[in-house]
Amino acid sequence: MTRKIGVIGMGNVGATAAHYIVANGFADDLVLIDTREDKVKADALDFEDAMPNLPVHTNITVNDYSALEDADVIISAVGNIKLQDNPNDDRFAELPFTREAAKKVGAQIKASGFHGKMVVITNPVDVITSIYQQVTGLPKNHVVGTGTLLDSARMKRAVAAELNIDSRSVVGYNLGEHGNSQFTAWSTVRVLGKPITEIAKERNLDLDKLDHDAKVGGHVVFRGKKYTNYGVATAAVHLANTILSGAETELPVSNYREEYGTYLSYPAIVGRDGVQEQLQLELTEEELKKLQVSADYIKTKFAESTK
Ligand code: 2OP
Repeated sequence: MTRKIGVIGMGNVGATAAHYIVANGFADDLVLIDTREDKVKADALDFEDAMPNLPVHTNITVNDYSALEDADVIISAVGNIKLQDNPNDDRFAELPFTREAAKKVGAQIKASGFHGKMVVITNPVDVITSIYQQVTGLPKNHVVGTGTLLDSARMKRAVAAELNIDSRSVVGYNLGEHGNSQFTAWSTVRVLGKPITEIAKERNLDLDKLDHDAKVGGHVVFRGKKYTNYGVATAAVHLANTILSGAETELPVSNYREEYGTYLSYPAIVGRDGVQEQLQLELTEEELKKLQVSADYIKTKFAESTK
């Protein structure tokens, strides 16, 4: 069975994700789409120039939506660099541009007959994931956003740095909007099986400082004018591989939660059928309040944008 992935939006993030896919042979067929014809053709040629020095080969197609009909996964990395540079790293600053782009791209995806799963990076990712789902008509559980999969990774990096351990030894979740209203649900965070709240007491850790250190990642991407983002590209490809391989994995992804009436990041079991099961965490009262605030923020900002 061949593995086919589409990457739409070949800016810094999309090109990083595509390179990661080609270099690791994660797809047999890769469809690259961007409005800038010269750019995406150059990317494809560059990837093909890399292949003689890679142990794997990938068939690359450029700017052909019909080639997406039998794709397994489409990654949306459409974005607008200029709008990312805003005073408080507000992901919603891109919405006027990305809302219209998602409607156009979503309509072309629908017209292609695509019936696979979508992984959305495009910000504000919770709202854009919702727009893609509405425009394509794909089942809600077949359209997911990277959401706080990236923020949870940043939390793990900050905790690991504080405790001088490998970041993969940290489990736990950031929840809610992939943006300024997200938060670390410290009640879910464990290090080598021990609740971080116990470790914090024993070692007098400042969890608020750790929360701040975690968020630095996003600021570096925005403030540092990097505008390429290995963190989110890796998260998106990890999601695509989880779907392609069917390795049913518990991940904090942006998925539609009925009880909040919006897409937001909350752990779910992701596998070949997209979001296969939605989990229920035992959150503290304070965490539940923060999650409601974040859900309300997403819905309010979305409603404002449609006025
Ligand atoms: C990030 O948090 C840009 O939303 C992306 O890095």
